[in-house]
Amino acid sequence: MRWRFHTDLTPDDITPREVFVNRRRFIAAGGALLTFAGMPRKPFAASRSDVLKDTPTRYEDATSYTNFIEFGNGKSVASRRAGALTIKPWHVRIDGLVDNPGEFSLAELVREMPQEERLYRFRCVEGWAMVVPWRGFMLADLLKKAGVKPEAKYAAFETLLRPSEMPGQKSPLYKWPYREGLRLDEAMHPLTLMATGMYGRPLPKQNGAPIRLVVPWKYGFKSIKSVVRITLTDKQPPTTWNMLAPDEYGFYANVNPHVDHPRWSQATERLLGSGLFAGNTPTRMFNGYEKEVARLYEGMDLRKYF
Ligand SMILES: Nc1nc2c(c(=O)[nH]1)N[C@H]1C(S)=C(S)[C@@H](COP(=O)(O)O)O[C@H]1N2
Ligand SMILES: [Mo]
Repeated sequence: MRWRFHTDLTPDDITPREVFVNRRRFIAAGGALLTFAGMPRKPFAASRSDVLKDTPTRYEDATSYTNFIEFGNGKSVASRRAGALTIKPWHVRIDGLVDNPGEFSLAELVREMPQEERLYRFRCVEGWAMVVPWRGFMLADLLKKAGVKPEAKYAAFETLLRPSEMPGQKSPLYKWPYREGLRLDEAMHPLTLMATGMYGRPLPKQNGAPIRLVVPWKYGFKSIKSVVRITLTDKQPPTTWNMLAPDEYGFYANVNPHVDHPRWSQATERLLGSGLFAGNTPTRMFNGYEKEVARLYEGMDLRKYF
């Protein structure tokens, strides 16, 4: 199957870091109406929060308020503890139903895969959201290089297992390593990124250095950090949050304002760092990527496959 790449991102969105920095200053000065070059200007009536949804979150916020249970629970834990993680050397193993299984060094991946900058909205299942300029490559390109066999139907991902440097991995609550999975068409979708950087810099350790998955239309827990293994399989793989609480966290985990979490509403979200004025803003179907991904789920009951 071939996907036409149609998205609201244009090459103009590939914005150098100096521009983010300037934009941040501009916003701090109250100039929140600034939008990306090449993007349609928001109608005058757009609320401040709508505008912020397309403005990069402050680097300081995106790197200090994180979820990374390998380092413990609590949003600031990883930014304090992740410095201890050894990320050189780093290899990603690709195995299972592929023609060319093997290990790729991070350096090889960065050198050989076409790197791009992508500005994506990011929505955690807990209700907070941010906007991040990632750098990375399409997972599809890596999978094509590995040669996906026709029997493969899913891609499974694993995070590094290293309890000596990741103290959260001593917790018996979870089955380590952290695992995630995508259906093959989701994995091959051009929006699905393997990120190696953000804000024009290498990925900070607390955000999943040196390489993580980013699937912008799904809840953040699908975007597995510090990936060491990708396995192509013919069966839906077990995934960390789904194994822990299957009634609360589905395998698909598509952002959906109409399907609430059993313990809270998903109708609205709160932008990181947007402060009191932005308040809660409406959640968008597929996190605003409906045009790009809705066809993947045609005919599926999204309440059942949440
Ligand atoms: N290995 C691993 N990956 C993970 C997590 C985690 O705890 N461990 N947390 C997930 C959750 S719940 C979210 S919201 C995002 C957070 O990414 P960020 O900290 O870069 O914002 O990472 C996801 N990937
Ligand atoms: Mo999350």
